[in-house]
Amino acid sequence: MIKPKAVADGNMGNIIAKIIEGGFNIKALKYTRLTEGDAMKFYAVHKERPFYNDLVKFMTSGPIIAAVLEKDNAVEAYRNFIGATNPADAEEGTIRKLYGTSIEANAVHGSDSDENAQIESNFYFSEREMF
Ligand code: 3AN
Repeated sequence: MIKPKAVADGNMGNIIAKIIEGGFNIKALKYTRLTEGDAMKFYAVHKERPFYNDLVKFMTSGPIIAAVLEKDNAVEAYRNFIGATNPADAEEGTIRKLYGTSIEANAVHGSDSDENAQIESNFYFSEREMF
């Protein structure tokens, strides 16, 4: 996902271009938004964390881009590519370093396992929207 702040800042084109340059194949792509219920469900693993309510509020504050990406070892490759959760700690040249503005508004989300990537893909896309 490209998060609301990065979309609002006009960085979605730059981020998608970088993802393609990074060798990720785009299997599905959508400009959409999360309802409060969607965001609560999506981030349910964090519901006990102090930042959960703010995160839900932030993620519903504007449109997002959802995408399914393909690459060998995609989950790990993409997580390395986007950088650390906190943009301040992310390596130079990573998406979060370039376009993230805070630990919450860190430009993009990435799935943390193949299993969650499958769940999150199905959350946004029907079978005929994935190529
Ligand atoms: P990642 O997205 O790098 O896997 P997670 O799963 O620990 O990081 O966190 C999920 C999302 O919650 C992050 N993308 C970030 O926006 C937000 N988040 C994580 N830690 C904090 C924090 N300490 N304060 C505010 N938001 C946070």
